[in-house]
Amino acid sequence: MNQDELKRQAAQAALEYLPDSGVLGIGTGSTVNHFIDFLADVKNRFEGAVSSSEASTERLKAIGMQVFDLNAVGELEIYVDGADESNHSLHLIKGGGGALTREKIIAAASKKFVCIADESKLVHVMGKFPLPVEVIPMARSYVARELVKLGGTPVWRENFITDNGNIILDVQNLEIMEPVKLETQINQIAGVVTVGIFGHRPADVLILGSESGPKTIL
Ligand code: ABF
Repeated sequence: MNQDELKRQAAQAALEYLPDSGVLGIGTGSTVNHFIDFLADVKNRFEGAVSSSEASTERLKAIGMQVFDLNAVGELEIYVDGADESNHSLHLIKGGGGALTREKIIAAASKKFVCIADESKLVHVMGKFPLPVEVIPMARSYVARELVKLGGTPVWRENFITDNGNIILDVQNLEIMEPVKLETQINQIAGVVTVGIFGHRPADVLILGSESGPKTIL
């Protein structure tokens, strides 16, 4: 099976975690796109969804699901989203798609975060995937200097503006042995909006597509 087929396998397996009704939290990326496609067959059970990106919003509307502002709904029962890397404690690196800020907000507002990915995303130590950091544009150079002090090599994701009007620095050459500590350190840098480490709020369930079928890590 190719990577996309493994992503689709994980997305399909996530359907079993859906509540009977209510509003769903929906992330961003190609794995989530498969999940949204599967949602089409069960969408009438739900009032609608809260979306982490304009891209997912459009895809949800295309299958006929109503999309709500997070401020219009209370705590969400479930959030389904992908990831760029996960360690065995379900700490995640997210943001390759540039939606990390809204993803982190909705994950925080959800009771259960179900992460879906292909098995290549599971690593022992995160950091091989460049760590996305969303930054206020005026602070780009200052934040880059501070990230160098933390041992990273920040690269400006040029020609990319987030849905929130900010820029992204992708930090290379990190070996993230203590995800929660590094998340806190980077969060403290003035000008940082969001760091793509989901450590304080990890996934609750990780579903990995694999050649031998979906694997679930809790
Ligand atoms: C999204 O899922 C992003 O945070 C992350 O970059 C992406 C993974 O992309 P894909 O599912 O396309 O591999 O939530």
